Parts: sequence; structure tokens; C-alpha cells
Amino acid sequence: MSMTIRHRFVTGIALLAAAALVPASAVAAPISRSATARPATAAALVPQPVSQVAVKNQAFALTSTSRVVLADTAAEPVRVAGMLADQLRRATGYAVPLVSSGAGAADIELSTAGAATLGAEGYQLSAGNAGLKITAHTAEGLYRGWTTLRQLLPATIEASTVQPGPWTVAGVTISDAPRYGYRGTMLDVSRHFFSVAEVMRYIDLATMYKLNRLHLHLSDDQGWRVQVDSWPRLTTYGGSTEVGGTPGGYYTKADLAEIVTYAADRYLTVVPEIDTPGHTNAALASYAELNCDGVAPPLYTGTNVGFSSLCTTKDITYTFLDDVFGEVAAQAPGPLLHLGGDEAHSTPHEEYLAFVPKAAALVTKHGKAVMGWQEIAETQPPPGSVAQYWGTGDTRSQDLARMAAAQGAQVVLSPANRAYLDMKYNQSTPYGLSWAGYVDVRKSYSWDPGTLIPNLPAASIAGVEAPLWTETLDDISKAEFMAYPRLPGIAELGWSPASALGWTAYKNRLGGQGSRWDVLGVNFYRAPEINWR
Ligand code: TNX
Repeated sequence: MSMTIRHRFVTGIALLAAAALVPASAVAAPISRSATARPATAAALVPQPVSQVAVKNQAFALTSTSRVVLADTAAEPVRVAGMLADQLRRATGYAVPLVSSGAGAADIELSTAGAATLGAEGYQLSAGNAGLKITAHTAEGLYRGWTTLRQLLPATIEASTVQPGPWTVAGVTISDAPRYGYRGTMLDVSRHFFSVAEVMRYIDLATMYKLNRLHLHLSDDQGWRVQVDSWPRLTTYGGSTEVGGTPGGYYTKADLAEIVTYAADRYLTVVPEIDTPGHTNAALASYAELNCDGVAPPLYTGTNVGFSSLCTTKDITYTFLDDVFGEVAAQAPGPLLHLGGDEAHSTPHEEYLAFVPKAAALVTKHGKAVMGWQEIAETQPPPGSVAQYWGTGDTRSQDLARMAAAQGAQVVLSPANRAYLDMKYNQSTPYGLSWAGYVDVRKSYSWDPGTLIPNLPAASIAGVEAPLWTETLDDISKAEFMAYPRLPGIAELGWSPASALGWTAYKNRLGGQGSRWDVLGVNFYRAPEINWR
């Protein structure tokens, strides 16, 4: 609907109300008398939408009479509308009722009647004197549009207590859909354990930037973090410590279900990882029979990698994986189960090549497609697999990515020198690692997933993921310091079209996010290259 047509529905009272509530600074300049009027400024959004056109001299104002209007009565859109209304109520103190018809100038109208061409995640958003409307084809699309609307509203919309307002959105028309279907972040809960509440917080922040995958690194040398009923010592013993020797922890089935549901409610699919055949000291310490020599090693609380391996020549190893993958797959609603496969330096290479296909078959047996670190490309992963590139531009890693694609696998890009959130920003960053170099905000952002790996076909690129390894991160505020502000940049690389990417404009838009993180109490790194507002 064009703005001209929409005007006809604006009542005089609504116009007066809008005029009274809208602070001069929040609205585009009054109609210029000259023909050379400057265009209204576009709102600073991350990720940048496909198209965003400022509508001059118009604004939407959320007021005490505003409602959320949704005609669709299906459960999912109603749930999304409810989440949206809840947040508005918390921050504004307004009643914000959810109704099914009669959208007016003060209302937020949600519609799932958008064209199928919008896809599952696409949406259109218009804000002006006639009201605010988000149109999508699915409830998920409405949710993505809602994350945009939050950024169009004042930062205090993120508050959990009532704030003064005014709640104005400058006139705008947005049309948006993602470039890639896989836009993830990984949290390593093995090196340091994070509580369910901390993971939920991590999810809340990630979904602000339209991420849709949460890869949980659930097992490693330093701790086994997911309950497996058939192998209980994995958690009771193997999960008891973490890096540095402090007490670890693990997710019970109920805990994991809570995380999975919380994530799914926000359109974030959990990708569980059980790392094999290396990175397995916690399992080997818990069950002596998994070791080739039948002797369980002690628990490990250091930070070395590459020293452990499942015994690939023992039958019990595959019984073990069948049981573990079966129980984990039963709790994972998404299509993927990650079997690790990285840095198996203690597994003889021939054994590695034989092991991964057997492990992969156990993943597919339980109804999941295989995801694995790039090394699995050498093992001819089954069709539909996903290989996760973590190279730094070296030919070997790039070859593995191209090899995976040639075999019909999809590739998720996590270049360690760009997307690894545990790399220090610079030499004075208080924690983090630097094996892939220092990764400042600019370096983290300044690459194009479509051209990162020469001759990797576009159709083989599933998307991007920013892993947060936690050897040096013993609490969630340190994790946030490493993820923010870099994670939103990776999210933009996964969402926005290549033509919308560019450091100068991005750093300006990113600067606007700081005030939101302040409201949310995020411990973000105030990178000096960004003008924080
Ligand atoms: C490499 S890259 C790892 C992890 C470490 C990380 C630290 C990869 C698949 N594995 O085991 O935690 O570096 O940056």
C-alpha cells in the first residue's frame, strides 16, 4: 500500500496525536521549501536490510492506545505477536492489547498474508502517519521484522522496566530477506560451563541480529555437558570440572529441552555437537573401556588440543556413539548433528578416514544430517552433510572446503581470523587467544562470504557461523565482551546482500547499537574505531 493511499485512513486526531508525541529530533525535517531537499536519514540498522527507504515527514508513534493487530489466528503468529506485545508492555507500561482487526494509526499491524516469495524469513515493514505494519509469509518472518522494529524504536524499548518514551518510529519502508539460510554462532560450554540462564541470555542477544542457528559445543577434553542416560558417568564424572579446575556442570535432559525450546521460540535452531574422535578426554576419563589400553586417563583441566582420541578400532566405541547420538538426536529438533572431527592429531590418519564414515552413519541412522569441521571433507561425508570451514586462508583449508562442495556437501564459513570470537581484538585484550591473529572489529567484518574461498560455488555456501571458544572465558560477561561488538558484524555478513556490505557505513550503524547494549547491561568492548552513541 503506498503512503499516499494510506493517508486517507489517517484521522485528524491521529495526526494531532502523532504531532504532539513526536519530538522534533526524531522526525525528518519539515517539508523543505526548496526542490533540493535532502532525503530523510535512514535508521541505523544491523543487519542492513535489503531495501530501506525513509518516508519524509511521517512518523509512527506508539501510544497508550496502541494495539497489536493480527488477523491470523494460527498458534505461531499469535505466539510471536504475544512476545512482541509483551516486550512493548514491559518497556512502555502501555496495555498494548492483542486484537484481530481494525488497525489504526497508533497500531502495529502484523500480517502473515505476505507473498511466498518473501520466503520463511523475509518481511516488509512500513511505518508512517497511517500506522505501522509488518507483513511476512510466516510467523518467523514476522519475528525477523520485529527485531528490525526494535531497532527502529528508542534503545529503551529493550528495558525490562517502564521507560518514559516517547516511542516514535520515523517514517520508513523496508523490504528484507536473508542472503544465507545458516547464520549461526557457537558457544563452547565444555571448556567453561554456562548455565541455562546464561545460554538464554546469549540467545536473546544473538536473535537481535537475526541469527538463526545456535551451535552448542557440548563435549571436549575438559568436560562433557549433556546428560546421556545410557552412559551416566559422562556427566557425573566427565562433566565435573572445567578449564582451570573449577567445578563444571552439565545440562540434564530437562535443561537441554529448556534451551532448545527457548531457542526455537526465537527461531534459533540448536545444532548440538559431540566432538569426535579427538577432543574426547572427558569421555575417555569417564569410561576406561573407550580407551585402546583400557585405562582411563585423569580428567583434564588445561587448554591443550589434539592429545585425545576415541579408540576407533574397538566395537564399543561405535556402541557408545550410537547411544550418545541417539539420545542427543532425540533432543535436537533441527536437521543437523555435529560430530566434530577437528584436530584429531592423536588418531592415526588411516583410522580417522575409517572412523568418520562410521560415525557419520550413526548420525544419519538417528535421522540427522552430518555436520563436521572441515577435516571431514576428506572422508566423503554423506550427501546433505555440512562442512564447517575454520581456516585462515591457507590452501589446505580452502581445498577441504572445495572438496566438501565437490562431494555435494554444504559449507558453513567460520574463518578463524575473522569469525572466531575468542581471538583477542588486539594485544591488550585481557582474555582470548591469538593463534589466528588479532581480530579487530573491522577485520572481523570486512570480508564477503561469497568470495572468501576462491572457486567455492555460491550454491555450496550455506552461510556463516561465529564460534565462541571459551578456554579463557570463565564467565558470561567475558563471553559477551568477546562477542560484542563482533557478532553483529558476522550476523550482517550472513543476512545482508553483498551490495549492502561496507565498513564505513557499517561502523556508523554499529555505533548505534551501543546504547541498546547499555540498556541490556551487555559487557561489550567499546572498540575505539567505533563512534558509540
Ligand atoms: C581450535 S578450530 C579449535 C578449538 C579451540 C579453538 C580456540 C577447531 C575446530 N577447534 O578446539 O578451542 O581453536 O580458538
